[in-house]
Amino acid sequence: MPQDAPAPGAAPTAEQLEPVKAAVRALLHQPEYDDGSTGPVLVRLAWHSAGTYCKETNTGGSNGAGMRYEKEGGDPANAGLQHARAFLEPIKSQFPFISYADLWTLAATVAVAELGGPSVPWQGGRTDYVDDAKVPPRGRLPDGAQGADHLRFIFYRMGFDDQEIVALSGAHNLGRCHGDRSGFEGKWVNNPTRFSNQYFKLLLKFEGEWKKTTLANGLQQFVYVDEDLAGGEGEEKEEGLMMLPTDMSLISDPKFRTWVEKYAADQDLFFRDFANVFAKLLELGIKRDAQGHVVNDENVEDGYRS
Ligand code: DDH
Repeated sequence: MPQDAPAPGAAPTAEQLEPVKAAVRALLHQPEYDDGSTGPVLVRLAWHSAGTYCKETNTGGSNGAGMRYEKEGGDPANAGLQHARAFLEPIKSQFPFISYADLWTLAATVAVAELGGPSVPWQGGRTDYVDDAKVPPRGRLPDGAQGADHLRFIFYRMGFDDQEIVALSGAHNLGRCHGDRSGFEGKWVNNPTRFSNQYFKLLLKFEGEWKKTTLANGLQQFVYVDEDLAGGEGEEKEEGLMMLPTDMSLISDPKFRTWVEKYAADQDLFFRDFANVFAKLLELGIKRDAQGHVVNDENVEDGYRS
């Protein structure tokens, strides 16, 4: 085992992680990709790796990095995340001691911080051991075409409450929808590579002006186009903004709305709550002993069994 690798069963130390984090930071800025940053899709990778968790059956979650395999990776909800995994592959080759499950979740925390967001507490030690009995069935991730009941059904299953659902949804300050991935189109905020509370502000600011549209593929979303910025004939058009039906349910449901209002008014509060809830998301289903070491149901020494 190389000197810089953690002992079996132990999480990488802060010192060992520093070069890994630096490599992730170096990877974020990609002028040719989307809006110039791989950060948003890396955040989504971590979220989808963890957001399959079910507290009743203790299945799913980020441990095991099951999305590497077709059963989970081929879930249509994960379309596009192969790009995020491919971005991280050279880092995995450079630092083989870090598990995929740790790398995916760590990369998201690096991205959030680099893009101006809060520092999310993160603990390592996840293994890439896939326990067949814990592979989640497809269909556990949210469907953007639905509403508040669906959000509660999906997120209560993971053990989150209404406030946490709203805080987590604030990740839509980052990135965009891609027609060839989810079928939805566009970005939520004008600067989708800067983490802020703008998403909550815009939900409220354009309330009443968000227009429901039906895309060519039949999906419905809400759009806002500033006519003043839309440009005349032949001019370059300012891209409009979008919201998913699930995003809009955060302002139509009174309990969710209270939190949208709080987060729109107070970015510090949003950052604090987001950091806590994102950390909680990344820990779902992970059992640790008193030293913080991850305990798998089966005792595997290096945790890698594919
Ligand atoms: Fe999301 N999300 N998300 N999302 N999400 C999409 C993109 C991104 C839903 C649907 C979509 C969270 C919650 C929800 C990010 C982070 C998070 C896309 C577009 C859809 C659709 C994908 C594509 O076409 O490429 C729905 C529905 C929910 C919900 O019901 C609450 C959460 C909790 C997070 C999080 O990180 C905590 C990010 C980042 C993106 C942008 C990805 C990119 O490539 O850019």
